[in-house]
Amino acid sequence: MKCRTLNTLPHRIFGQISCHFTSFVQPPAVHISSKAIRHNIQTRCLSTSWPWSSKSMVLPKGYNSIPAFHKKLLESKRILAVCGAGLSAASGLPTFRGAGGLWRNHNATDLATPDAFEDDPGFVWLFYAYRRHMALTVKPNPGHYALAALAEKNPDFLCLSQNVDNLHVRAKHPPSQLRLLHGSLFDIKCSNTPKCEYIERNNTADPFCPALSAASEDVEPGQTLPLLDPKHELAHIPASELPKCPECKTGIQRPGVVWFYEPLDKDMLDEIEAWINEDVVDMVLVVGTSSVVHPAAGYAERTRTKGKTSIVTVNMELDTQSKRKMREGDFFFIGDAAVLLPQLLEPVIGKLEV
Ligand code: BJW
Repeated sequence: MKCRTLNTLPHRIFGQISCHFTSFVQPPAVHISSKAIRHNIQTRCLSTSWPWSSKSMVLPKGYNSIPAFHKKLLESKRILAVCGAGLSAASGLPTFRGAGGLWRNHNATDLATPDAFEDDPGFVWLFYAYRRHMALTVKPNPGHYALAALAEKNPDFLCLSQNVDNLHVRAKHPPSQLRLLHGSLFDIKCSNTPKCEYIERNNTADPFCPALSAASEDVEPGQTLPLLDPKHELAHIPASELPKCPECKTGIQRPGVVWFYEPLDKDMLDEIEAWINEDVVDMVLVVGTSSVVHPAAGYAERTRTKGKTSIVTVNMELDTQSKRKMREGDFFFIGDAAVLLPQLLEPVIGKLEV
């Protein structure tokens, strides 16, 4: 019997993927009481010894105070969020960087380039076909639902997400308040971009095509998926076995995501710019991102309006660069976004029921 159901997913994630894509190893969302969360935040912050030797590394007073954050949230009208892979970690999807981040011994970021696709489109397609399969198998987590609920309550909230997994959409985040900076795994473009502008939206075929069927296989719990085992040799998939663009008939179809050195959608960037410049942004939520990839990484600092904007980071770790950038009125909450966001946003969205 093949394992495909959600209740067997942790086996798939912990049993097979962990050694090859180790940042997949995130615990599924667990229900913890508010008291436990508060205790967790406080103890984690107090018990960590920060290198506070230089003055610039002193964290602002109350940087992890939930009551102070709630006060600021209730006073905030225009709110921007910038999200990254850490938001989907509790759903069971991998992050890009940090411990691991490997797919069959390849850095995930090395596969996310036009050059990699040009060199071996079949191999890069397998990586994306597998991620499509995973994204279809998992569910949005309370972090996605909390952001969607904030959007429902506050028409002046805009969410920018670097994630391509479609989980914001599946959590019913209103599309007018969501910008997918790096595209979607479920959009299909032509590799002759920008010459050919073919795009097919919301293609959820799994497998995407017969040549990629290995990426849509499931195995018994405890078994290793051959595709993920670098010792298991993969048959080369020639470009001729990948679907051609139905429009220009010369390019091959490719995932509709934004790879390194590719431009982001210009209209989308212009809209974001216009939104930022329209008025003061009271709060920027930076959720589950390492903030190293531009332009996404630059939005929080660029949005700051003198003394008025609070930058609020939700991340599993407080790194040196984030510490340096923090100013009075900013917040940093250490922990799982799927657990923290519902609690942080509760004064506006109420108790989240998912
Ligand atoms: C948790 C958690 C939990 C874990 N809860 N938290 C300006 C300066 C320097 C360079 C550039 C620049 N402008 C442009 C560039 C070049 C380049 C760039 O930024 N390079 C940098 C690496 C230096 N940018 C581009 O090329 C962009 N294009 C562009 O700007 O075009 C114009 C141009 C081109 C060239 C020169 C100049 C201008 C395009 C960038 C496209 C990025 N594409 C990818 C792949 C998308 C498709 C796919 O998914 O495969 O996007 S790369 C990859 O990184 C992916 C991600 O969206 C992106 C960001 O990663 P993210 O989401 O932050 O993930 P991680 O893993 O890094 O971090 C996870 C975080 O979560 C960690 O902090 C954890 O601690 C945390 N966490 N569990 C809360 N449970």
